Amino acid sequence: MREPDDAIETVETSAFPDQRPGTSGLRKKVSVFQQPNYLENFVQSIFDSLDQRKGQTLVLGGDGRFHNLEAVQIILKMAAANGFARVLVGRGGILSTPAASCVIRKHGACGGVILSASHNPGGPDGDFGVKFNISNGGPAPEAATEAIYALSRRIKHFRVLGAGDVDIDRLGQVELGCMIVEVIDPVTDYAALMESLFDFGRIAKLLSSGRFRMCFDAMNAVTGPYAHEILERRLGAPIGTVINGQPLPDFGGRHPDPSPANAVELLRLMNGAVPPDFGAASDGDGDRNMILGANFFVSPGDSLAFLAANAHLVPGYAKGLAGVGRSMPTSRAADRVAAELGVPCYETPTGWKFFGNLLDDGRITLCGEESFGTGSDHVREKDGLWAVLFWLNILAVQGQGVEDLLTAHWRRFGRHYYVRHDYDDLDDATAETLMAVLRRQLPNLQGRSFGAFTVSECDDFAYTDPVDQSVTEHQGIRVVFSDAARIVYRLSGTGTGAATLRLYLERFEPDPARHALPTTETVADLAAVALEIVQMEAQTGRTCPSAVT
Ligand code: VG1
Ligand code: CO
Repeated sequence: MREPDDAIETVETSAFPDQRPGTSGLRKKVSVFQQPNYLENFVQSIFDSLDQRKGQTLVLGGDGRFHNLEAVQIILKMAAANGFARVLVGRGGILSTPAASCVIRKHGACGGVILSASHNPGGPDGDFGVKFNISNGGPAPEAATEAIYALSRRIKHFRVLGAGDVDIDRLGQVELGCMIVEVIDPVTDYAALMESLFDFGRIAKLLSSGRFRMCFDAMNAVTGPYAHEILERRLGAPIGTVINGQPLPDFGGRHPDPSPANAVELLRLMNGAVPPDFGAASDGDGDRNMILGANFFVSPGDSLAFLAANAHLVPGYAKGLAGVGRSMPTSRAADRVAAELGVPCYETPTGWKFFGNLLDDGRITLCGEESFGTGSDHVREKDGLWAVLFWLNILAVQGQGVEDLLTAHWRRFGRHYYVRHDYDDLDDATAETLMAVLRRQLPNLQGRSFGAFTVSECDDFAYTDPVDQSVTEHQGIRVVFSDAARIVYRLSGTGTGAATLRLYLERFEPDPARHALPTTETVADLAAVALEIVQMEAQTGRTCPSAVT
């Protein structure tokens, strides 16, 4: 039913001071988002930041976490009151982050609102989040998020249509005021894109051969419906290949973070007596991936390097790579592959928004982060299931197991032992002081030795985007010990509580005879140096990390 224009309400509001987006959108506790006008203020600020919204299409969906449905209804009514012509919303309010990126690009939308706090826990006591993606399908760049933040600081009104809720469980079009709401299947466009990139025939043969078993853990998050459709229905993997495939508002009480610490059920299976050949998991919003072989963990930095080295085997990438991108703290394994391929390797700050320009400008084809994120120019987000299909395509062509292929990769390029240590729950002041003290120390660190390690370079990472020349500073402190080792210190920008200090440790080993050592052992002395440099115990009272990935 068409609502008259006078159903548009202009509601008075006052600004919240804390709506600056972090590494990936605005993330807060659910209870913060449930405050009257909190979501509305931020969404109106997003809309006000757009030059053009009249007559435009917007994409909307989320990872199905607690508060997703309420937020979808509010945003639909706000979009209708703000002049959008059409909103494409995933059925049931569901869209994975990479699928949203795909839909924005395919349907020429001016942008999309993705409701997710990604790998953060969900439920009434968990986290909620709002991300805004621009017309290229990628996360809004820093200039845009800063503009949204500035608007949120001086907001006085928001606009919303006085109307009933829209039925978003049925596919098709509904009028909402002067706007059309089109409820789309969340999987269709994405699955078609995957079919255009990978050799589905060959993967299907592998999955139905009876000689290859895999397990995909959707962690009761958004990838469930995508994985059921693509892996089981289109590729013919046996039913049951996908576990925890039902998206739940609280992710079944688990942390939807695909790391060995959180994907417990999958790890048990993959390290069991008769493990499947291939295991994978994804996160809350479907953009991360963890790759496992039988009794074998693939470090995300290695995964990026491996995909780059083998991309020529995959139809969508057979024509070669323009270049590779990795976030600064990510291991330098990809750099070696890029050098061998004779293509550039870009080093960006943490967060997918920094890859957007490089992808749009055709400078890179593949990119990734140490935090279980890999992607390419097919969308403008990292993409969990895409990475799984990429691996499956290579496995199908090579006819070897994950461990054999990766150890062969190390023999060719050398191995980058890599681990991330997180120090959670630090109070903000302690964490900021630690970083400030370290920053001040930088001029004196150069040339200093710590045991066997001598600092060859150290800096506070700053990035100049080669496409638009924008500069982003203070993106983490790098302490480099030649090619052989590196430590990076950085504060997390996705938490909703106390601060998290991330310590990234990397050690290069060229000798194949030393490629089968346990990572913990290999980086132990480097970890000790990392603590010594920042006087961790004196500054924080901590002697060991809260999480190791
Ligand atoms: C973390 C990761 C970063 C990733 C970001 C968003 O950020 O380290 O690599 O891009 O999460 O991923 P931070 O600032 O906490 O280190 V997602 O899948 O949670 O949107
Ligand atoms: Co995510």
